[in-house]
Amino acid sequence: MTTTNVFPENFLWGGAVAANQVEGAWLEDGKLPNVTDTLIGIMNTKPSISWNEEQGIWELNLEKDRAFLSHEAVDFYHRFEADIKLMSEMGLKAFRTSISWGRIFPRGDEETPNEAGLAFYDRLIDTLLNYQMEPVITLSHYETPFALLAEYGGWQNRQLIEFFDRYASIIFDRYKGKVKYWMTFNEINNAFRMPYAAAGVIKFPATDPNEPITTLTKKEIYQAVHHLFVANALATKRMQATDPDALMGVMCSFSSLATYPIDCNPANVFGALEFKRNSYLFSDVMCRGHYPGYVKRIWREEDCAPEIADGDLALLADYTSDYIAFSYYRSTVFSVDAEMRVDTGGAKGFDNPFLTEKAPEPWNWPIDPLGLRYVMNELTDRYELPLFIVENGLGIDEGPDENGQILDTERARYLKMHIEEMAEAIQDGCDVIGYLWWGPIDIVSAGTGEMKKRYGFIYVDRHNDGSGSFDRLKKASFDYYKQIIDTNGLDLTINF
Ligand code: BGP
Repeated sequence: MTTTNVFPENFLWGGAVAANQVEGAWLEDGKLPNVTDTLIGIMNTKPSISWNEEQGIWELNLEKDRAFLSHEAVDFYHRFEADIKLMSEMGLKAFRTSISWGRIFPRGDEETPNEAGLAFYDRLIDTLLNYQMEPVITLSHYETPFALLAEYGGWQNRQLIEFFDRYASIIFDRYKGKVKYWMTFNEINNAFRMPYAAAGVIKFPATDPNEPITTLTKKEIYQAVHHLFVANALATKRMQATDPDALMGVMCSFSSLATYPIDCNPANVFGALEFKRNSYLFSDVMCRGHYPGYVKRIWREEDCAPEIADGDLALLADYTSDYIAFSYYRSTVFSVDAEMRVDTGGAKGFDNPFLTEKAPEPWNWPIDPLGLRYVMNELTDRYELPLFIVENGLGIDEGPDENGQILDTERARYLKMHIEEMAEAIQDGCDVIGYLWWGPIDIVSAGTGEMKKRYGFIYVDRHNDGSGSFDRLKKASFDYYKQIIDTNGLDLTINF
């Protein structure tokens, strides 16, 4: 099947990963642990840390019997040249990853950066440019240095604004003229769903070591979120001053914008609107430059307004996003009668009966390509900013068949259906910078910390028990994505 060629000549077809899910080398060349290093999956586990009453700080406390796969991940830190060469064989025009803050400022509060960390990203970014790939860089993909939580409480502490400003300034200076597309905080709108990972905030001091460590008040999280907003605006200011050609994007998890009311009951329709506003708050502040009225009502009625320092609101107003980067995987259903699942998995117990295709077991995310078109149109209507799909993909538990091949037709179909709807959205008038497949190479799942949830066009021989050769193997979808890129989205025919 072919689409009318609606993609602009310079459309950025690419792939996306995150340092903590791909690099490994978690303590190499001076790096110290970040938040993700204390977790096996950001969704379903408590961090492996404990409270040190005597020193009044949190400490790493990794259980010996648990496999922290992200500590080695797929060893991209040592294999990135060969991996990027493979990506270039597909014809990727752009490659997104994060710079691990803890490689540059291991504790996060140092005055001077760790040169070995910078040297790694020099090599990585130069390799991407050598293969004519646009680097698309996230400054923190859930990767706040652990010491900033352990000794400062994380982003509820205003000092982190200064630490992040120091980090961002070093990075913009180092890579000006090389990196055009930046984002600060990955899926910042997950701050309330996953405060420890997405907002880098922790109960501090721990009032009761037995209490779940992320039991934070709404006020504590709004305070952390406000500091993240200010840090993002400052970083945007720094970036503009350093490289006028660079662009800063807000980055949100926007599967949650494809939230459908379960029926035409006005309570469910308005409830879905309110649920979506949990995400819209972040893009509203970062794209429009001010706090919307609906959040001020929540602050009034629940007494959870953040402390806002003089000058903060002016910063937010003056330094807004140049584009909207977002992840889209699935849609979700809202009902006032149901608890909403944490992972934007919709209303517990209420699936969408009109979506017959689902991701494979055990994840079962509903497959809803039209939901992508819906989200793109809503974002364009609301902000009229360029859009950048920086995560879309399908995780499958798969491996080589008896012929040593991986015929991942399901993945090709998911890709085809979402490109078709993206083409529709472009014809609807959406301005789209590019499309980055999440996980062009198998990496460690963020949500579950597993290897078996494989997104890649390239298979990596590594398994949940930590075993494997780390060898790479092209899946059938590798040539399929190459065909799509070679024809600029025109030929979507699946031949396997
Ligand atoms: C997003 C994260 C990515 C990625 C993706 C897929 O929320 O930004 O890090 O992991 O989810 O999720 P998972 O890996 O859990 O399948």
